Amino acid sequence: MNKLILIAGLCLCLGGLVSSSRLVCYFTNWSQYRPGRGKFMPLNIEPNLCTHLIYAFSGINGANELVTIEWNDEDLYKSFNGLKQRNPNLKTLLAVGGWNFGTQKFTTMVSTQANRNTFVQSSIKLLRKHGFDGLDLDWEYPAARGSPLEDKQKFTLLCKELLEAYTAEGTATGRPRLIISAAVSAGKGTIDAGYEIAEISKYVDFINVMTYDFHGTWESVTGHHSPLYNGSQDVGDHVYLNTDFAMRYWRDKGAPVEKLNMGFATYGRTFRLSTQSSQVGAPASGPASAGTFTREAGILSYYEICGFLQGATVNLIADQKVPYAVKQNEWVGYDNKESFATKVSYLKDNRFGGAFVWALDLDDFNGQSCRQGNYPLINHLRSLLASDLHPIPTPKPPTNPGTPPSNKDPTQTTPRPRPTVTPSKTTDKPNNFCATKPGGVYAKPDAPGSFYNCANGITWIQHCPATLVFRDSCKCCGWP
Ligand SMILES: *[C@@H]1O[C@H](CO)[C@@H](O)[C@H](O)[C@H]1NC(C)=O
Ligand SMILES: CC(=O)N[C@H]1CO[C@H](CO)[C@@H](O)[C@@H]1O
Repeated sequence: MNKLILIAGLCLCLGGLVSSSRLVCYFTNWSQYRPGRGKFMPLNIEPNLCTHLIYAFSGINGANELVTIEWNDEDLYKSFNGLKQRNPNLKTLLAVGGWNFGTQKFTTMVSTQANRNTFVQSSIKLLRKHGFDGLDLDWEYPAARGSPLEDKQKFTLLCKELLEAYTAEGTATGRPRLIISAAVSAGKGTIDAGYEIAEISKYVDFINVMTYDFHGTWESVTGHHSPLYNGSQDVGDHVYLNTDFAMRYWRDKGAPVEKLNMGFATYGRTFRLSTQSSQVGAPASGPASAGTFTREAGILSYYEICGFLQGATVNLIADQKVPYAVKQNEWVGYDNKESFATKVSYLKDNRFGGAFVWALDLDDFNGQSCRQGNYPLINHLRSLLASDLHPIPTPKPPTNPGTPPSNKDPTQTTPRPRPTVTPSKTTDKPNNFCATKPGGVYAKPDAPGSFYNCANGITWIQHCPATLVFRDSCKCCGWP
């Protein structure tokens, strides 16, 4: 009975999404430069859409430190992390690397214990300074693209040392430990070369398997970039180029299923057909025209695909479970609500830990192009995951029920970082409840339907949905 009540409360508190099904969404720092309605800023992010948000990307400087890249990253970080004031369960991570970043700076950074230590310590400083909850490693890829073979083991050491340092910092400051995740290759050869799967799985909290970009205009025939399964046209090594193979491979080589997140793309990859044939495997001469907003030949955002579909022919690739569309001599392989649904059934059947999306800004985030509401694909993904009722988050039992509460305030041993957010001036009496508290949510005893949300020593008062009260034991809203 109690459990049922708790479940009902949790579900309401999280707006219907069971939090142990992760929905991790990437934000990209360059989408701010898109024209017109394509321009995307952190303020375009709906704070209750995803369980985790990842900011892409930060970099590594010549001194092996984690650093910002964009001139206005610090402002963007602030509005990005400010989203947590509107969803106290939301976690934010900063990604380092990305495809264009290459491998050289990672190779130098992991090459010695001293360099790794500099990076690890600098990451704690930067993440805490800006109010991130963790780091996402986007090294594409260890032991590939110029990175030497030994980087496979060095990458494991990096993950291990990150976990050790983050654990120590969490203990010393009394804050929740910083989260560690990694975005990893879905290509068999790259996986074999780059990752000690069972080892790194011990040190990271979750693994985003990049199950997209399997095909593209680097090949001379059409192919879907994110198929669920292999298709009849796949021969030789091409039978590995699909989501199912990659997810099973990570699992079978030792990654626990609950740590694996499957990738979902809100964009398509395009080809220009060079003959009359237009099926999968048809000859192609290069990419189709670039999108008006994304302006990169070879890809189209979902909101640009909605425009492309006017007057196009849509086909489902029966064995691969994903659609493609053809208009004149242009071909795009993409995902829609139906293929997301098929992929989520697969994800649930295999009990993978969650989904991640590349990227927020490529869905029809403002609903202006597809007329299916805001974020039609990601909202659909979210509702599909939310009906997954088997993994219920179990509130942590008190670690030491018999021990009286300690008087030691962990924050007194470490200087507090300067607040990065200034509370807005209100006519209310200033409330300094959070002044000495680690970040997190706390009961507000005088108003059981409300709670304190502390971030960087700043106090925010938030309210449970009507008829619910805040429970300190599970940090959630439930029935009175
Ligand atoms: C290719 O697909 C078939 C049918 O779904 C499946 O049985 C087979 O295991 C797949 N092969 C690989 C290498 O994934
Ligand atoms: C506009 C832009 O692309 N800004 C930066 C975003 O992050 C990448 C790192 O992958 C940088 O290379 C870009 O300069």
